[in-house]
Amino acid sequence: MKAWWKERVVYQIYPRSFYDANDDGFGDLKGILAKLDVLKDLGVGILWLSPVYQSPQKDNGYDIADYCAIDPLFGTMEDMDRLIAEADKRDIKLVMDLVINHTSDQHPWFQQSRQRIDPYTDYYIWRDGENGNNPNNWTSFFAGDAWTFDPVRQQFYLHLFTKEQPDLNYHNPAVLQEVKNLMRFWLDKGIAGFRCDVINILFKTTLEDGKRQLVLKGLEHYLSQDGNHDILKELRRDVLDHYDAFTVGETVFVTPKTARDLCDEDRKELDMVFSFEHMDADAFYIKWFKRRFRSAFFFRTLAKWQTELSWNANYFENHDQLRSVSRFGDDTRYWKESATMLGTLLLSLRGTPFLYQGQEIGMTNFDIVSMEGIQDVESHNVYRFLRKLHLPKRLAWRMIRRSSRDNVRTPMQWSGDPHGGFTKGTPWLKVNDNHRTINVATQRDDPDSIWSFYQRLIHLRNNNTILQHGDFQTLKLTRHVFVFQRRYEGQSLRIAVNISHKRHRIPFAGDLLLNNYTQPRFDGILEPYQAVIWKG
Ligand code: TEU
Repeated sequence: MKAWWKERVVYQIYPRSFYDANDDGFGDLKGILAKLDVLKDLGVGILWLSPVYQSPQKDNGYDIADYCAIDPLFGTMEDMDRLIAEADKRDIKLVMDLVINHTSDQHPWFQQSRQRIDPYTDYYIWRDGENGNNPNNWTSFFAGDAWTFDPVRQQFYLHLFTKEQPDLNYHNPAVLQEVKNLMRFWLDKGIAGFRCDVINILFKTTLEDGKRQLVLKGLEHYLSQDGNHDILKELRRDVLDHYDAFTVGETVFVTPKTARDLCDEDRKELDMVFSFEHMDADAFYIKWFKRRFRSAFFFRTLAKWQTELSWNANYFENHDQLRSVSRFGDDTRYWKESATMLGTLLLSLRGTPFLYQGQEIGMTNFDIVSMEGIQDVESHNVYRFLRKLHLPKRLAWRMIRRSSRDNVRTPMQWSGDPHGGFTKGTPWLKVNDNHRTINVATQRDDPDSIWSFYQRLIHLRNNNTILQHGDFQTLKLTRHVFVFQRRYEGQSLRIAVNISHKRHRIPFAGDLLLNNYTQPRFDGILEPYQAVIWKG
């Protein structure tokens, strides 16, 4: 099937860090509007906006207090309508974040639920504890207990994320009706689909104790349950199938098998899912103690998912992960080469490519120096947890520095001006000092920059049916080199990348369509972090 969402490149916007049009220090919808032409010029065809709904912003909008209102921090519903219309004029589709595992504790549903006001009494997961203890041993994704006692209702409620994000109760059919209504509200406004937050943990089959394990106790009772499949099928049948909409699920702990169960064409649940396995390429033993990049694992995992799924949602970065050039590349000596190599790899795999803002200029991890500079709620929760375990401050900080989501949330670097041209006010999170050299303005003027390379790369993908629809075969895979082929209707392209500081010789050659070095013909030598595409 040739769907539009297979032929376009997605660009994720983290609105609070994108561009601040009213100088209050936070990015906003008018800011996105102001930059639409730059995005069009880059060539992206779909924008995914992280949440802009009304929210107390405990988890930067992933805690929603009103699904059908825009948070004043980002602007008004009028701004949103204008953004949808202006994007449409430029043939850019807008995708919103659908966060329905939980709401904010400030949502009127929760406020009424805690007072046992019907019909909201059972909208959330409430239980008595025994002798003042939690109803079960489950733990939260953000470290610590998954239950909090509510003094108003005199019961505990479940929250798999922060305590300000109570989980909805999908044993109550009224909750799913609410979800359908809010999805229709946005689809009727003309948005093109949803990125579905933690969409495979909605349904809690039982509330029994979880297996004994260090982190995430309880997972086996709510991960990709049958009840969850039923919910997704129902949303597809009753809502999505009535629009030309697409969905990408953020699906935690998926394997190729469980991913296929969620997004195979005949299952009619999601169109594609984000898997996480390749993100483990630099998580060694306990994630934060030692960060070592295992490039062979990275390539092998990508190749495995390419082969096992008919369609992937490909990404190397998002608002929860680290910057890919710092993580999988070399953000100093081979900064430009490794950023463009990663871009080439990402956009030539089979599947829909997702870019995260700033990736197109090679933005790097943050340069924040202490806990005081960190905003991310997850980092603060984990830090508290580590300190409770008596980890010395210095070690705890080292772990946070290496894992904090703020690494990737520093404001977009538009120019070499103060605060990277992101705001004239005080930015909510410090702009990386390297904005003086790494920024959009400089790179758009330079045909040899990462931004200009991405522009050529996206242009190539937008106009090439082999890259869009071709199948995938690995031709060579070593620790440092990955060569693969894409074939479509009797034609084929070959792609080779080198993910190391060393030169490598491979038994291939051809006239180049794209190259992040300068030679027009490929003679089999891959320079450090070189990436090439040729017909063959
Ligand atoms: O993330 C879910 C998720 O998998 C995260 O807990 C992830 O493991 C962690 O952030 C890695 O550091 C989604 C959103 O993308 C995230 O921003 C939200 O905080 C979370 O759900 C709760 O809505």
